[in-house]
Amino acid sequence: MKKVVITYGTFDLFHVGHLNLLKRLRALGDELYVGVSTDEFNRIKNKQTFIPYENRLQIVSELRCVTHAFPEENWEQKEKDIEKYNISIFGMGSDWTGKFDHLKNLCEVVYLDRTRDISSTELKKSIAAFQQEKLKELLKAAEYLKDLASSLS
Ligand code: C2G
Repeated sequence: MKKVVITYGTFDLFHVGHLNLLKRLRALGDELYVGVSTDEFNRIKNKQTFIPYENRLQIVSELRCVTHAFPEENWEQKEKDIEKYNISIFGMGSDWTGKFDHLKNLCEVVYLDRTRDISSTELKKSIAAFQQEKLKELLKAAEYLKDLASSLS
């Protein structure tokens, strides 16, 4: 009987931390099922995303290590999904340690170490800092051109 692993996430601005987790979870069994948080569910999670659900679902479902990707629409669907897909292992990154132990009566529950120094939030912060830097340079250049124009008039 196939050993099926399941996990859930937003997977916004998909990065190597997400990939490492999915590959390591896949290695625990024969198939990996991934619930991708819909935009509506992210509003419930109070999580702002850049990439719309359809694109996040497409990226995750195209990964070699993913057997099936489906919408995660609420907190409560995990129990039903575990029954529906005949799941052997539920896994999440270590920032969720302990939060899903109640699922232990349905299947094995594992928490794998997060990949250090990368997160969608960090990516957003570095993009914002980069844009801030560029804006400062543009303002400086505009100032210089204004002074130049007034010195020529
Ligand atoms: N992750 C990781 N290393 C990182 C970043 C994320 O291992 N550097 C893991 C997280 O621990 C999580 C998965 O990648 O298990 C997806 O991360 P998010 O997209 O941030 O998922 P989240 O918003 O936490 O949603 O019902 C569960 C929720 O939907 C989880």
